[in-house]
Amino acid sequence: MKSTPYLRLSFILFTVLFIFAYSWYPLSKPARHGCFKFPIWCAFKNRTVHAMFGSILEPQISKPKNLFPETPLHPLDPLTIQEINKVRAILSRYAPFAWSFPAIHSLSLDEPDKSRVLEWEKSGAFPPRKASVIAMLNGETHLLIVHLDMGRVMAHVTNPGPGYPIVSMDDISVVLQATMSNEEFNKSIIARGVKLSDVSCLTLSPGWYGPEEEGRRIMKVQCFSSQGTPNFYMRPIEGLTVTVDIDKREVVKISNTGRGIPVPKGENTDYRYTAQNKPPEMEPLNPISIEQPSGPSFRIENGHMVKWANWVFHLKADQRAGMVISRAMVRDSETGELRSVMHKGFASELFVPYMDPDEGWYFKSYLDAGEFGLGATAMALVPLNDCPRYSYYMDGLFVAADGTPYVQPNMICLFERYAGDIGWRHSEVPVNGFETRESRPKVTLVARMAASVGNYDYVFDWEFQTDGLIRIKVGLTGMLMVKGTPYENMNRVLNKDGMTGPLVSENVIGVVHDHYISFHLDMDIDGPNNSFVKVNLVKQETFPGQSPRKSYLKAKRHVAKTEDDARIKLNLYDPSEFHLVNPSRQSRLGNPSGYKVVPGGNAASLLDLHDPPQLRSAFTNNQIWVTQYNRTEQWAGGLLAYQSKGDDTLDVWSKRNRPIENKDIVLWYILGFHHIPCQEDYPIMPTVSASFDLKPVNFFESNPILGAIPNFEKDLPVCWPPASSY
Ligand SMILES: *[C@@H]1O[C@H](CO)[C@@H](O)[C@H](O)[C@H]1NC(C)=O
Ligand SMILES: *[C@@H]1O[C@H](CO)[C@@H](O)[C@H](O)[C@H]1NC(C)=O
Ligand SMILES: *[C@@H]1O[C@H](CO)[C@@H](O)[C@H](O)[C@H]1NC(C)=O
Ligand SMILES: *[C@@H]1O[C@H](CO)[C@@H](O)[C@H](O)[C@H]1NC(C)=O
Ligand SMILES: [Cu+2]
Repeated sequence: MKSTPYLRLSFILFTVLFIFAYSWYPLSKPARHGCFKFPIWCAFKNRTVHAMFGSILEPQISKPKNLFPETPLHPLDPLTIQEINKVRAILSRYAPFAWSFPAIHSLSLDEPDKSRVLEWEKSGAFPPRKASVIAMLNGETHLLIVHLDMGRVMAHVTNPGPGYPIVSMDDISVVLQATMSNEEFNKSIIARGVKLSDVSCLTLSPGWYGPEEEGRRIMKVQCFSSQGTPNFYMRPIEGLTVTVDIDKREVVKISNTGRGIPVPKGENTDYRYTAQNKPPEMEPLNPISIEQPSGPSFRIENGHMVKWANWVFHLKADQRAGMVISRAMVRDSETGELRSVMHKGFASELFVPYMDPDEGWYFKSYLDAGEFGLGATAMALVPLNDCPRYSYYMDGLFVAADGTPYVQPNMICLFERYAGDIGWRHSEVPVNGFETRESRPKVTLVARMAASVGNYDYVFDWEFQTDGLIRIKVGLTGMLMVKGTPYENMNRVLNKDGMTGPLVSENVIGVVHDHYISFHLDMDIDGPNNSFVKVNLVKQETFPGQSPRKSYLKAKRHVAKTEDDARIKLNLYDPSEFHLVNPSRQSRLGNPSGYKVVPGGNAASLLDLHDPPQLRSAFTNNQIWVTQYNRTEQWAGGLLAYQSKGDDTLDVWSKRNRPIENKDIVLWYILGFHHIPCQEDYPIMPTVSASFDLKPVNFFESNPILGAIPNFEKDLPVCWPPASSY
């Protein structure tokens, strides 16, 4: 958190932008209820205890002291501090960088091939450690593979494509400095009646819109007034866009089209607890949390291996993807065998196109993972509010532009969830002379991260269930990206059709936009070789006289042969299930072992296929894709997504139309949202979420949680505040 001394400006780095101005706003709030600190009575049916909350809830899940081991303990563990420093040392001795150390835009583990990881699981042979580096020097992009054990660069490619790597913090500071030291910008701000000391700016990626901006890295800067509010996002200085050449460190264009548009008011935009001066119009809720009198049931081994109930998986933070789940395995409910489900799963790209063709808005079509990084923008989670009591917090270990490691603290949390839901149940009406009620509680395990990509917050949840289901959920919250307008009331707007979104406050338009998150899901159901099967429900018509029925539905299986067969557009009137199966592993009954991807709420992109943003994010052309595994095909919008033209997307790869039957294949699921803002989204949005599931189909021989244990009153504590004195 820095602010440049020469102008007291809040330097907000947007990603849809990074932020580094939070330090001004105290994060600590007074506790509303002090009672957690006080002694509390807790009773079990079999005994009574009097204790501090903290001590009855022992053992607390705490991080091991040796948080960052010097050497990796699992082949997929992120690079250690020592390894990052070693890569930096190797690069500084490397001849092409002898004169000048390049800017590091990405430095992370070059994961070993799947076969090496499987071999390590069997024999303990640890594969060599390699780092994958994306660096820039004099406007040129360098992709390097550094072999840590051999201590040298083993592969080096320069300028492999038209796009550029993720921007660095240094790029952002350069761009802000260039903007702030520009006289025309200075005058434009003052002409809007905003004091320079109240200006907060966002550094926006420009997308790609043809030759004018090609061949150089550029960034667009737009500014806001933070006078009287930390929520400057609601106070745009509309229609003022500064275009900066990042590598030349100079302003190349200033567009100032919003002169007549007032800066919206700051009143009632502050969202901090300390700033609320009026209680909400509702009965207050009593404090609430779940108790785990014996502590949580999961454990973390060697820093990254999570073990819980019947699940085992590797969890790590990643600067670009945010959170990565690897080697997810579930225990067979009959034999106890640990069976492979997924080799690797992560959010591969996040596309956010705004629906406004204006000069100051057309370019807003962000690829947040590839332009800014979902891990880089994931700040520390807020205990008890972002994640419940008993969460385990995991840090990220990332790399700065100078190649040095830094810690992104508490960016992932892991916790057990009991939301009062039912795992399975049945009750029997006693008409058959038999009465019974059986029910099991549903307890799940959640790995969570929240990326604050500028104004927006994306909450990513991976939820594991004991019945083998994995639910992947994304929640959207944070602030709208809004547009200034002269209008204060819809009744005054003469041309309502000309508006690109509804009024959400006086002088504030919430511009319509979409969000698309593409998930890379390298499923390995009982091994790497899997097939993709569409199970299509088709209407059958009866012939006259056959049945009183005229029609019924039949499930027809179609095994996809090539990538063409596996481009799926969801359609309620052509319903299908989408299975990934291992044809060489069958159940007792001869059904192939499988998992299906179960879509939930979703949205499809309606942009023209040749619109530049749609070309760059062509992974949104379908909702489900299956590709042949290729280790270089990880990032659905391309490895070098910044100012990319769409020549390295999932759509391009899929068009190779490779065979996918009984092969190592990757499932891609695109989770979309259309967002037409409304007044409730102002000044901060209540969370909206959507999810999809990976669910076993004929993977287990029968219901894997038949043996689940019910909750009994005697096992659970009952706590209440002491009657008097507090
Ligand atoms: C911006 O304007 C202010 C007030 O006119 C002036 O003091 C300052 O030096 C200017 N800064 C730049 C970089 O032009
Ligand atoms: C997967 O299939 C390939 C051929 O496509 C074969 O070479 C390989 O041995 C198979 N792997 C396993 C684990 O069955
Ligand atoms: C793997 O991906 C790279 C990059 O997309 C591509 O150049 C290569 O041809 C692919 N290999 C196969 C076998 O598809
Ligand atoms: C009471 O129940 C708790 C929770 O089931 C258990 O841990 C404890 O051992 C029991 N205490 C006695 C004295 O039976
Ligand atoms: Cu939105």
